[in-house]
Amino acid sequence: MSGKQQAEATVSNPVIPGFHPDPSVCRVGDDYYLVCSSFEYFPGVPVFHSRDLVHWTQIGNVLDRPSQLHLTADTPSSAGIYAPTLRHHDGRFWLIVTNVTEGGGNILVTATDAAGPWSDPIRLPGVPGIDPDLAWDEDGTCWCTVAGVAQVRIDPYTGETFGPPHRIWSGTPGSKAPEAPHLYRIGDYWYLLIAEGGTERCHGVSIARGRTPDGPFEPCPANPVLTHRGTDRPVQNTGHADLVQGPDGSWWMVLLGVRPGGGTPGWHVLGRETFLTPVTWVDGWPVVGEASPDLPAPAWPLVPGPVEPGRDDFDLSELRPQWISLRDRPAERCTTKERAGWLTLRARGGSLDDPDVMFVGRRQQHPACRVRTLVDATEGRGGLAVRLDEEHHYEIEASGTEVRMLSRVGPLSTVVASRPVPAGPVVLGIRISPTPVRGPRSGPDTLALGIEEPDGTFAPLGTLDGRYLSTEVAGGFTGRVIGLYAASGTVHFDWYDYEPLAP
Ligand code: 6LW
Repeated sequence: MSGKQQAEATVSNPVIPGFHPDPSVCRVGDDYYLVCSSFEYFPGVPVFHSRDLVHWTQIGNVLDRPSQLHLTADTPSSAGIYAPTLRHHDGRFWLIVTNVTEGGGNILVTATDAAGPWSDPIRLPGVPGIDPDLAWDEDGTCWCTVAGVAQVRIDPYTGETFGPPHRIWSGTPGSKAPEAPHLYRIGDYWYLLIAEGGTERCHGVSIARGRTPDGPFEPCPANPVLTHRGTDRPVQNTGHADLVQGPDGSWWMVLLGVRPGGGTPGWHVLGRETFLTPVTWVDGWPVVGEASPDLPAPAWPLVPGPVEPGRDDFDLSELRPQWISLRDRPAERCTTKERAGWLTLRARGGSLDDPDVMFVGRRQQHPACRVRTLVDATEGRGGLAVRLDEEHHYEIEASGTEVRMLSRVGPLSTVVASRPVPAGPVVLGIRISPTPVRGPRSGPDTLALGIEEPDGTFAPLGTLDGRYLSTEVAGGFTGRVIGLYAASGTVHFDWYDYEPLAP
């Protein structure tokens, strides 16, 4: 590659597409590890591995046992697990995270391998608040910093805190929600990186520095060091960042951002995604590049990791780590062991309106995609759904010799259409296509839900505007999850196939 081509080369951003917010990253030698929030889904806290900061492969989930994460129907959507921090210290990984649900609070788990197993949680009753961070100073003292921004010294082995948390910074005067703190020793300073402005369009990243880990901190005169507020950039809501060094010693930031589609005000449908952007240092302050969809390629060789197949034939005894279910996953209700090569779901709760519905899905990661499944609903009723929360979902479901398309938008539930099908397994499908923007009221995308005819053609029962399954309509912190569910009886799925399409 010539020097000019090298300079122009780009890689695609988000580096982890789909609902993967609040990224926290750490480097261990040549390897990088990254974690995200998971809210009401189980298992919680997806863990990714990379060798180049650009290609990420999910290697597990941190909270994958009920002894680590116990969510119930009392955990509302967009509650549960918020904003982990991942660090490597003293030969092991440390992860601190908040369960915002009643009785939860901040917990800390450790592992020698980021793929797991992770320990049972150490509770931190003396650490109130969300977005906990961990940093160790030269003496081995562990500093825990939370949104607000407040700080307390802790013993990470026991969860003991030393004194009450005290305020160390409030961010930029007048700016709301100083949160997502991360504290680093870089050169001669301790840097305190935060998000502020709220996680919506005003989101931004600011930084302060001090000589000691507990301050006093001097704010960067150029704050916010990153924000896309008030711009027409394609990536918006940029914030909640973490810093990391590339293999060549250059500095990078992982952060969350969204890709709004449609007209006004713009609807984002994939949730908050993980982006990467370069950082340089000038006069001891970070200068952060734009979180662009075309990221200038890093200077080091790219090392693509294994790519997770879009198709799952349910031939393994356990579901791959990408599969997330709602709140829990009882083995007797969700198993690939009952009928070889099939996923069997046994209903609990009557529909996707119910917080305890048996639903298991994967994140929608591409603006255009096609999802299909072969379902056997001779002993029950269930199918394929696109879910944002209990009040926002579209589904195509089979029961016996009937297929129905359903929608729930806020308080309104509709049977959009139904049609008879021959007895036996049927292929259900969903096609999602971005909408060309024709005016201010254009939606972000359309969702066609239907069945596949025996000759392979897709026969939609209906097509709906995707804005109703966007964060701007539904609210909350998550994004679309597309998956399989049982609404009554027992429903079997032979395969699930997710294919990205050209937009
Ligand atoms: C998280 C906060 C935030 O705790 O959103 O964008 C909250 N930032 O830091 C939930 O993801």
